[in-house]
Amino acid sequence: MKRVVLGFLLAALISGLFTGCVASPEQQQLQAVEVRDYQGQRLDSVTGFRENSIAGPQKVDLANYRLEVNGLVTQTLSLTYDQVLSQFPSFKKVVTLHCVEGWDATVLWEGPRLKDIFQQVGVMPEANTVIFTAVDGYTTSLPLEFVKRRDLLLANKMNQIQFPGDRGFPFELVAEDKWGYKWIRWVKAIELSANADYKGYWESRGYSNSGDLDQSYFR
Ligand SMILES: Nc1nc2c(c(=O)[nH]1)N[C@H]1C(S)=C(S)[C@@H](COP(=O)(O)O)O[C@H]1N2
Ligand SMILES: [Mo]
Repeated sequence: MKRVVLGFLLAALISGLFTGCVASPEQQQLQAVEVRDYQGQRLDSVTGFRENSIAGPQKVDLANYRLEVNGLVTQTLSLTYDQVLSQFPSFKKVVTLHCVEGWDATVLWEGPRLKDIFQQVGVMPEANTVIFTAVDGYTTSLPLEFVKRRDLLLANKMNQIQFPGDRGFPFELVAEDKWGYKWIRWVKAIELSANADYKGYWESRGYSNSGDLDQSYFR
C-alpha cells in the first residue's frame, strides 16, 4: 500500500517537472492556427516567449476595457476594443522585438496605426510626447514625431491570431527600432504630452529614454 502511494507521488512529481516543457492545450491550439511564414520570412511562435513583465500576465476583461486617449487633445476618446478595431484600419508588419536580456522575437504584428487615432482626437500643437500606460501600472513614452513618422502600430494580432491573454491582450505597442521595454503590453491609456523628459517604468530605473536599438540601453 505504502509503495503505491509513494509511486503515485513520484509520478506526480515527475509529470509536474515536465509540464513546464510541454505546450498546454491552449498553446497547442494557438500553434496550430498561427502563421509561421510571411512573404518568405520565418516567424517565431506566439507561444515561445519569455514572460518577464513587472507584475506577471494580466487578464483583461473586455467588458470593462476602454482605451483612453487624452492629454493635449481637442477631443478625448474612450473606446471599447471593438470600437478601436472598427474605427481604424489595420496594418501588418513583420518586426523583431529585442529585449535587453538578450533574446528576440520576430512576429507578424497587426493592428491600427497610432497616427490615425491621433488624427481623430486632434493633437494640440504643443504636444511632443506620447505617454503610454498599461493595465499592470507599466508606463513608457516615445516622441510624437517618431510614432507618426514610423507608422507605429497598436497591435491586437500576432501571426494572424488575436493575442493570447498572457501576451499583452488586447493591445501591444509595436515599438520598432526600440528596445523591448518600449513595447508596452496591455495598453489602456495614451496621453499626448509636452513633457519630453517624461520617464516610464524602466526609463526611470536607468534605461535610456530614447530606447534606440542602435544605441546602448544604458543612459
Ligand atoms: N505592461 C507591460 N508591458 C511590458 C512590460 C511589462 O512589464 N509590462 N515589459 C516590457 C519588456 S522589458 C519587454 S522585453 C517586452 C516583451 O514583450 P513580448 O512579451 O511581446 O515579447 O514587453 C515590454 N512591455
Ligand atoms: Mo525587456
